[in-house]
Amino acid sequence: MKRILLFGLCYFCCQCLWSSRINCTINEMWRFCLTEEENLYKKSFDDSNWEIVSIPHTWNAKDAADDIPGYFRGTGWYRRNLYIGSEAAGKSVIINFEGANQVVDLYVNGIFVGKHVGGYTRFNFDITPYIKVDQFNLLAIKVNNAHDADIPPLSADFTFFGGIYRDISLEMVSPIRFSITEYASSGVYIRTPVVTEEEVEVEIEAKVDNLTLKGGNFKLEYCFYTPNGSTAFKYTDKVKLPADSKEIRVVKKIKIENPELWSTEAPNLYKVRMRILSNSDGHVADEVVTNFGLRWYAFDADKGFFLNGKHVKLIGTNRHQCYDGLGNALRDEMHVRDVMLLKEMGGNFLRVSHYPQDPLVLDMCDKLGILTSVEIPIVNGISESEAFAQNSLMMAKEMVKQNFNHPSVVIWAYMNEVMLKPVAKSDTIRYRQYCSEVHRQAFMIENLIRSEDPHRYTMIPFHGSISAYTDAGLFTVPQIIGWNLYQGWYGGGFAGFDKFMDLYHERYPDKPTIITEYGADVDPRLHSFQPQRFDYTSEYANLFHEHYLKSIFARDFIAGAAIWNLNDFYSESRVNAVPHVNNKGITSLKRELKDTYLLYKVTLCQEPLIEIGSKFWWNRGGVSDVQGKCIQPLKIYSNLEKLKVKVNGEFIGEVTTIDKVANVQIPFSDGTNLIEVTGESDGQMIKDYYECDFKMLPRTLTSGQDIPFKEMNIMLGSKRYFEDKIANILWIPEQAYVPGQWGYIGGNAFNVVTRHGNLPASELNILGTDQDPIFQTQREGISAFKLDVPNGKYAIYLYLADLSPVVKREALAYNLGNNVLYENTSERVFNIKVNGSYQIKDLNIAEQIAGERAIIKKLLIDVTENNGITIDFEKVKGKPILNAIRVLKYD
Ligand code: GCB
Ligand code: CA
Repeated sequence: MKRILLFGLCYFCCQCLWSSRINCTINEMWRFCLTEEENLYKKSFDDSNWEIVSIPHTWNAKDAADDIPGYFRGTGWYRRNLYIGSEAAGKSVIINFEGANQVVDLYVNGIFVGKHVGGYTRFNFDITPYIKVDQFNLLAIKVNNAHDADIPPLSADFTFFGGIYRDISLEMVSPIRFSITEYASSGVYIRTPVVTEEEVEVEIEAKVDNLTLKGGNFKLEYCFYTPNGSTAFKYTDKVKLPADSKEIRVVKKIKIENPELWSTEAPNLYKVRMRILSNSDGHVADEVVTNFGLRWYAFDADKGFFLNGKHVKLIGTNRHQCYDGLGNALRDEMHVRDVMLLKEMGGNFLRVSHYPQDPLVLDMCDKLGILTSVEIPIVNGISESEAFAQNSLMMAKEMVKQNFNHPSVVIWAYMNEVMLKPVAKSDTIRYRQYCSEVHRQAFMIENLIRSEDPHRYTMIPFHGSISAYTDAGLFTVPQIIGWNLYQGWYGGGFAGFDKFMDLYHERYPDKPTIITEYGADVDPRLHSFQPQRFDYTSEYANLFHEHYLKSIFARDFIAGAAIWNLNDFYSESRVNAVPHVNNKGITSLKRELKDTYLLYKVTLCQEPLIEIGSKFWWNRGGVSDVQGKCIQPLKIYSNLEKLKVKVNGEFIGEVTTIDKVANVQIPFSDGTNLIEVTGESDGQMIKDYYECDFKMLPRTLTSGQDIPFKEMNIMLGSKRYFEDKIANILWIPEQAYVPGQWGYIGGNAFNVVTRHGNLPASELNILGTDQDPIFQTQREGISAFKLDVPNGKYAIYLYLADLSPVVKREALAYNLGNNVLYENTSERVFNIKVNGSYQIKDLNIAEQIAGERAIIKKLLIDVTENNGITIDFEKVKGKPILNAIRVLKYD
């Protein structure tokens, strides 16, 4: 009995040193408080009235999306009394953070453990000396997301959501182990210096710790598994691990013959299981399993990208890590879904912008065969401080070490558009200093990355100015130049893109290049049959992407392109059709597909596809013609050549696609319409449907029409349609008054003047509404609005917002000179009369309500004398305005 017990005890002790890792999230039950108070790490502090939150968590999900400018940037505390059980006995206990924005101070049981700077890379702390096993241990974490001139990013077109927004876990590991705390990497670095079809050289570098007080001889076992899971080969080496030693370097070189290469079509993943074994009895101290892929690749300045010797055009997207209502605090599944969306679209490239993301993103890219570029978050500019440089270098090191083994990663990038906001452009000496500091810091990062990982490429993404980056001497630093180009969006026309890239290639014929960004904003509620730059309609973005896609494919020297962006994303200071959001996603914040996604899908996917455009436009509408129909254009995307179109069961014709696009004219009827498009591919019938509720408006409002007047919603000064998906109504563009019909009399469409030309809609955040586009256009100086409606009871809703407020605002860098130049605005006072009688007198919006705020005035009117509705706008001072009008007939 005694002997058995003794054996049991002994075995139990061995178990601690000799057993596999435990890694478990500790996301739940954190007490949380936003407070600038210090010393909240103390055990005696009572946090019981703090809110309880779960991680992933951000404190800015609401305030970065509300109407109050700015969002909280300061300190938040997280506290948890965590029970650490006997499973930790004899082991090292590591706390892992997948990401927290942006400075973390960790305290355990009232004692300071360490600090981490940087909001986007992983980090961990060995808390073994601070904890007690079989007891509750107090973890207190101070997180700060305040602006810090020494920490990138300084400014950027995305929201810097604060908090512990990615998983947090405890890992228990033997003190004899693969190094776990070397920049929070896995301690295993796999290189493939030589890869051919026949043979691959694999070099595995491991870092090993022995934190016990006893040194000794150990075995290092390598067990390789081929992509189908079968064990291929096993090696065992001897290693000597002195007592209390860290990060001892061990290297193993092997050859793999007839490799199953990793590619976009066949993302074959090998595995290596590595173990540290006791030399005497073979007990396993630690074990890690690492995936890796075998591939070779090259960027050519003329011919583009080659993977395993085959030309591959890299086409894909960028991605931001946020989601509707959640900020950046996403569940794992949501990161996975985003990568799947890219794959389903046929994309083979992801620029992980502008910062390293959740570890699952690259895991998925490895698995799905998506090539990636990963970058550190230096955006728009640098600080000329050594601390800034050192933090950047630290981030670069973390990025490379943490993501070293992903076969999907082919590029390390840094310094996005770093010359966008240079200091003192007008002061030549200061400007030169800045340029040379940018160059110095770039050079340091470049050198660090190349020495850490000589086998991958480096890249700096530039904005569209060759001269700015020449000034900073950056063309010679990275191996690839990324171009973020927006010709036809921020200014100029689409052809400007072609011209720019051809000029670049002529000037730098030896420098490989990728279009790291291009895109146009879309608020999917907006449509237009006369699309314009900055109108936020699907139709304009469709034209933009159709052009860019063609130009990119036509130029082999463009190795690849990444759409800006996979998804709409939060950018607090932005004011467009959807304030606080950048709408350049080809999917929405909720990942609803936009038309542009479908265009790429039919272009990139091999299987035969038909995708009808504007598929998500349910509340459609327009004015009836004499036949009682309304003819409107419809786009069809397809990789088939011939398509047959049926409308409500009736065949209307065959169309041919050009560059994957067919334009058809559809005669819509009142009510539900079903469009059916069919095509044939190798005897297989391919189909797509589009269903919408067409709200037919009568041609003449007065008499004899077959469609009675029910309601009408008109946006003044606008060529756009706006779909209110909540109330299921449609807003249509204005027209000048036509007798028997409706329309405005007098005035001009409000013009938004910028250095790059006029914009069709205001760039103001209209307060008190989420239907900003209805208010963002107007007619200024309007004298009347008339509708020749039949007799009856009507509600008239007048939509007003002053788009020329007197307050001037700061220029936003991302607008690239597109900031609105407000003219001297004058006081505006006017009267509103309906059918001759005053309804509102001396309306002075600025004084009585305030500019930029949504005003809806509902008036009830009886039309009895067959004289329709006439709304007069009478000037008292300045120009009267009307933004939109809704007229509803009650009976
Ligand atoms: C850029 C930036 C990106 C912005 C984008 C835009 O060039 O790199 O961060 O979000 O333009 O939409 O303006
Ligand atoms: Ca806010």
